[in-house]
Amino acid sequence: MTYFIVVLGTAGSGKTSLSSVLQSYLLDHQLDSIIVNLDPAVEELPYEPDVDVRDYVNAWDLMKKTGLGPNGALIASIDMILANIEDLKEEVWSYKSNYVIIDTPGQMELFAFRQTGPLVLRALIGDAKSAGVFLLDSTFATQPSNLLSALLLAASTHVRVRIPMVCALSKIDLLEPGLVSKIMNMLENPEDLSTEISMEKDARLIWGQDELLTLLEKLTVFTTIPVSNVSGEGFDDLYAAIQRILAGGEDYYTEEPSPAL
Ligand SMILES: Nc1nc2c(ncn2[C@@H]2O[C@H](COP(=O)(O)OP(=O)(O)OP(=O)(O)O)[C@@H](O)[C@H]2O)c(=O)[nH]1
Ligand SMILES: [Mg+2]
Repeated sequence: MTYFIVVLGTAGSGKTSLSSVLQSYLLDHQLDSIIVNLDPAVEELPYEPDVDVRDYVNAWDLMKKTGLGPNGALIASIDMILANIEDLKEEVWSYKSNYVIIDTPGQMELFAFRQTGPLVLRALIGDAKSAGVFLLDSTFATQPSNLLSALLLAASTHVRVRIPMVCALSKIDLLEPGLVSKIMNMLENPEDLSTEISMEKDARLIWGQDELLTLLEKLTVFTTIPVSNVSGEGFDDLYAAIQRILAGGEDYYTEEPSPAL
């Protein structure tokens, strides 16, 4: 059985780092996994990609050859990935790995919010089970209205890629433990989050207080797991949340051995 884990999030939120730590975590638990680098513009990676989209298309070369700017080159690159999708898919599936971690491009709006990015994902995943991990950068999430906009982004990403998702609150090693608890509390209690937002300066939004609360109740449906890609904290919980999605309900773990869990 092959399961796909698609790592998504805004630029610099920690996708590449999380992909790397998650693969080490899976391998440490004797769970066979590969990483696919889907970012045609990345220069250095902290992991050795098993499948690297830069073997098919390189955004920097494209910039030099075509004179396109960085965004244009990334858009063209993703379109070129789609043109090479059969080969890429064959390479990914040839590993017959239990888990395929997909590290997506940094400029998320050019990937998730255009037509081709979700098509690339859909073609790669086929009928396999998949889970998305959407990163919320905790250094950004300390301000309540930032947390609201991050949740809106998570929801709109879900609308684009249409796979069940869990959120990972990344970089918690950079925050005081009290702040991490505060963010988690706001995520678990939409009422507290809406109160905090309304207490901010320039708090006026297009929604009234009741509407905001209704919106927040809808947006906080995703399970959020606090993690650090530096210390490895939170990965037991993240893995469990991913498994809950992949197992599709009651069964917590799949049939793969997980001795330490
Ligand atoms: N302290 C700390 N730094 C982190 C963590 N995760 C990522 N970083 C740092 O944040 C920066 C961005 O991390 P990446 O993993 O490259 O993030 P990304 O989302 O893949 O970035 P792009 O693909 O460029 O959008 C790097 O300097 C990482 O070292 C974390 O959990 N804790
Ligand atoms: Mg990256």
